[in-house]
Amino acid sequence: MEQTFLAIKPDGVQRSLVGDIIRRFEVKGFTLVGLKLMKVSRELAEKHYEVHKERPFFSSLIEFITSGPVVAMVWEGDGVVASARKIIGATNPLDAKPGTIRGDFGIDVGRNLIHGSDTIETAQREINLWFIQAELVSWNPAN
Ligand code: D4T
Repeated sequence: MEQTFLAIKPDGVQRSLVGDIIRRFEVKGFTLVGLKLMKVSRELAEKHYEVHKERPFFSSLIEFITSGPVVAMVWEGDGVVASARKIIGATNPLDAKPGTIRGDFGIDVGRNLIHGSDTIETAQREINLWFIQAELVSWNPAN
C-alpha cells in the first residue's frame, strides 16, 4: 500500500492547528499508520532537507524546523502521496488555493505549516529517516 510522510512544522503546532490538519487527512479517507510529537535534531533536519543544502534559505529552514515540536506522521492509501500534496497546497502559502492547508492558514513561505513527501520514492526515504519499523502500525480500517 502506498505511504507518505507528513510533518506538521513548528508553526502548525504553535498555532494549535494540529487537530485541524490531521482531520483533513482522516476525513479524506487516508489511514494514519505512524504518529509522534518530536523535537527535531539538527542532524535529522539537515538530512531531511539535504537537497536544499546549497539554497540561500537552507540555514533559516534548519533553524525553524528545529525550533519547536513537530508532529511526524505516516499516512497510507491509494494515491496518498500526490493527494496529500494537493491537500497541503503550493509551497508558498500566498500561491496556495483556498481550501488547502497552506491556502487557508498561511502567508509566508518560511512558515508553511506542513511538509509532505513529493514522490513515492522520497516518501520511502523520509519514512525510513523519521521512523523505525516498530513505530508503524499496520491495520485495516473497518469502513
Ligand atoms: P516541504 O519540503 O517543506 O514540504 O515544502 P515543499 O516541498 O512544498 O517545497 P520545497 O521542498 O521547495 O521547500 C522546502 C521548504 O523550504 C522552505 N522554503 C522554500 C523557504 O523557506 N524559502 C523558499 O524560498 C522556498 C522555495 C519552505 C519549504
